Amino acid sequence: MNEIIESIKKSTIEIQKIIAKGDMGKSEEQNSTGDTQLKLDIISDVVIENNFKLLTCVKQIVSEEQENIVNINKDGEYLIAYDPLDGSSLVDVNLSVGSIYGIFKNNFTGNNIIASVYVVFGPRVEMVVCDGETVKLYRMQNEEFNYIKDIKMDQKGTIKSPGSTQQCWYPHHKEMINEMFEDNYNLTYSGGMVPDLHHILLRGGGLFSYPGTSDKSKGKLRQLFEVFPFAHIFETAGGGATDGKQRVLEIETTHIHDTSPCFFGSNDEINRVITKYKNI
Ligand code: FDP
Repeated sequence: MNEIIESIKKSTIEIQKIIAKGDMGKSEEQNSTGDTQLKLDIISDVVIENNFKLLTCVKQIVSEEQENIVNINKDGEYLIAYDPLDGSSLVDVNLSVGSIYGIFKNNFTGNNIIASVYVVFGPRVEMVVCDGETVKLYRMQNEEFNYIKDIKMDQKGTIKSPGSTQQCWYPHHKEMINEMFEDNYNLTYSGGMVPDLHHILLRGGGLFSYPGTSDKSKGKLRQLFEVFPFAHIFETAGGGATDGKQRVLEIETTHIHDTSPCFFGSNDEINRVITKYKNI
């Protein structure tokens, strides 16, 4: 596992340099979910893939930017799913972006995730590592990753980050978000999953939601690359992650690019979601 974390650190240092150079041209290629890939996504993907390919402990990798699983070493122990640069279009407007990694054993399913990592590229570069027992925050300085603290969530937070648009929200979801406004939650939504969830984690609580909507009944966020790693992190930090009906990590995966509705937060807010979605 240590080898994998070291490889992620190496990729992070390389990606940070690429972002700082400021190459933001659009590429002609599209990824499997139809987004137009930006050059930064592609370059970051290549950096990460090349570094993982050096590790004998890795059996397979799969990237959000690629159609298929890549075989590395048939005798390797670990499977890694990653989103090389989530929200990469936000670099154009100088907002934070991030990389997300889920490390699995046996197969790419929620109940087989054993570790998760994400990296935020913002005013600072920070890395959060979850081994299933603790969630640790590191900060990059001079290409070193210094331990800052363990992240633990409170019972209740003060922030809400509601994904998608009101036009596409189902009535019960709209009702829940309106109730949160009435209960004095602050609205915060950058449009980047990594910084938005990082915000909630570091503030100790709140709710990030990306529900099923009238245009995307299964939500937008990808299970392997986005939803499972963050569910693992939120649960380990003492919060929770649900799709409204069940724990996110119990959702069945039928295809590597499956999406699912998801809610991440502290326990009070997750209970609020479960209550609201119970009879839907
Ligand atoms: P993006 O499309 O910019 O890559 O991964 C998808 C994602 O960003 C998340 O980072 C973000 O939380 C979400 O989409 C934002 O979607 P909406 O604009 O539909 O709310």
